[in-house]
Amino acid sequence: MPTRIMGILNVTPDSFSDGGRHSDAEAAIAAGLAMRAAGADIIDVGGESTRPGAPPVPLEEELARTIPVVEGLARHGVPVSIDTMKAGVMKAALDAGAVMLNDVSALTADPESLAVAAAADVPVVLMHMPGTPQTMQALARYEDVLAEVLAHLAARIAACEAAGIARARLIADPGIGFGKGLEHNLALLRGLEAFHGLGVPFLLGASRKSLIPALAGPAPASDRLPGSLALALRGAEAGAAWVRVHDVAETAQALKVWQAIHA
Ligand code: 8Y7
Repeated sequence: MPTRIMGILNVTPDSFSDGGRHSDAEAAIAAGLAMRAAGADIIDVGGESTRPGAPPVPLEEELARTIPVVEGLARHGVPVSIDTMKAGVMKAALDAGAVMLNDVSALTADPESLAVAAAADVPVVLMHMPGTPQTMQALARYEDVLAEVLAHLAARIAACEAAGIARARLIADPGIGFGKGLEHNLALLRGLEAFHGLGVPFLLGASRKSLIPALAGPAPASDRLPGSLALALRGAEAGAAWVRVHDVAETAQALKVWQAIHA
């Protein structure tokens, strides 16, 4: 199975803002359509930053940012994933045509999200994060990070199944950079093949993350494409079902070449 591409579409005010709600949404929709044309299999729309210490976004604000974009892309026939920790955003996005849920809290942040996901019929990405975006870096302590991340995800898979979400809908994710130091991220990347043992497909999100400058020297996020491609190819090598990336055209080219060699 070829590794599929999830294109990242952040709709936070720093991303597409020219001051107007409607024009912001139109610009974000255009960016999503461009990513689709460049080879993204799905577009991941997110309206809340998960950066450590980023201010929480109220429900109404997150809905106003994301739903017009989900609706616009869905209207153009583009498959959309909604990146949110809020059940209310999940529900509205599903109603607007989203076909995947991506929750960095693995359906733990909102007590309603397990039920919303159970009532839907779409794939759900369960990412590993210790604690919350506010507490995760203080929790970046592990005896055996690979074993602990796998155990956490196995427990979340069991909880989802118990809540009525079929295992066949679940996708696991090591959560690169979420409550992890460089050595933890490296151990997870080296051990990625072990994620097959969870019995569900897995997604790798490492695009432009800070492990790249940590390994290769200072580079702002906009200058991390080479490292991001190396990480996407590591995902392909390990059999990742999905890679979540900013640079869709470049990743699609790298994956096509890699896949032709390994066909
Ligand atoms: C991931 C993610 C982010 C990831 C999944 C960033 C929303 C930080 N990272 N979702 N989200 N996996 N599933 O740098 O690794 O993109 S936000």
